[in-house]
Amino acid sequence: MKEYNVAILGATGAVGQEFLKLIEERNFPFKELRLLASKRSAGKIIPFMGKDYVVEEATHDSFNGIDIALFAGGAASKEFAPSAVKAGAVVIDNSSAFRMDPEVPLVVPEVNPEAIQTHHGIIANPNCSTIIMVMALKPLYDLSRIKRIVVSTYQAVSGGGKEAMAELEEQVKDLAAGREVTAKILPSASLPKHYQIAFNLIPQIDVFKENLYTKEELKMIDETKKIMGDSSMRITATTVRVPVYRSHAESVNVEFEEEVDLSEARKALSSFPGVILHDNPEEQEYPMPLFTSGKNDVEVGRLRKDYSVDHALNFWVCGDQIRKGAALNALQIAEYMIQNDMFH
Ligand code: 3JN
Repeated sequence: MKEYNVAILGATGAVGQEFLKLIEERNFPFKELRLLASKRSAGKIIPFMGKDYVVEEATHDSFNGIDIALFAGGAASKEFAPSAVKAGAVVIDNSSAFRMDPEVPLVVPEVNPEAIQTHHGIIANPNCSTIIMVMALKPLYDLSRIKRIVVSTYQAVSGGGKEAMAELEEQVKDLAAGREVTAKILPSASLPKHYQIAFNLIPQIDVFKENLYTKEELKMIDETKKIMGDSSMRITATTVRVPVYRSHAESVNVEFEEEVDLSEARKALSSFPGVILHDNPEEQEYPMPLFTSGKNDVEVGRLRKDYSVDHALNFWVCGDQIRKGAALNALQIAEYMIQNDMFH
């Protein structure tokens, strides 16, 4: 089998570390592996598959000879993507920098793999909440066009990175020990105010825009339309941070153009790759973030009719934010390209 030279930009973060786990787990065919990060992390040793890798500081020359550049996300994406493309690499980028660029495909391989073909060097990985939602929407959309979506998210702290995960853990320990709690990261490190996440919910993910939506909410709306190839779908979203480590959950209400039979919907979801229908109310069985964490599949449950309006369903979906919401989806894009001989 052909092997590829792979670079990971942001190798020391939560998504970067998950890339490594998945490369090993999935036997990803790599020849050379270059671990890149900011100056702050350069020099760190990362043991991986029996070898010690030294993290290098990312520079514009870091991508020479690289076939696949996996970008974990953040501000570095915008800075380094052009040099990586110039060096001949295909960039699979986790940040929002290029997602809405009409020249850049925005891809969930189970949903719109055909978009990959149109790439010019950069392929964007959608926002985690978007990926998890569209995994459940696509099999339903194939039964009947979706007119309108109302979604509320319950997002794990992993979406805020390693520091936000550490903050939740620390706050829980502090509270249990009767110590005072400090909040420095959530809802967003760059903002002036921070709130306790332990035993709390924060109805703000990312910054507010002029229309009073947060950036996270607008990402879900815009990205879903682009991935599903339907700009006339009406979507509204409320995104909330919850004290959960690494699986996002979403309550989704979907209004279809035509009547969708519940058993047809169940069949479509069950047979869709990457989705598990976990829905057995009689046995009190439904997806929960505790049990989807560390898993590759997205789980759907609580599927039922919305009797308040014609042709509508409600469901609940859970998925690991760092896996399918980020690193796994990106790696699946690379795997699809390998399988279809798309690297030159
Ligand atoms: O908070 C979450 O649960 C998801 C966070 C995503 C995120 C955080 C900072 C910057 C993104 C993203 O992937 O949309 C970005 C960004 O790239 O804009």
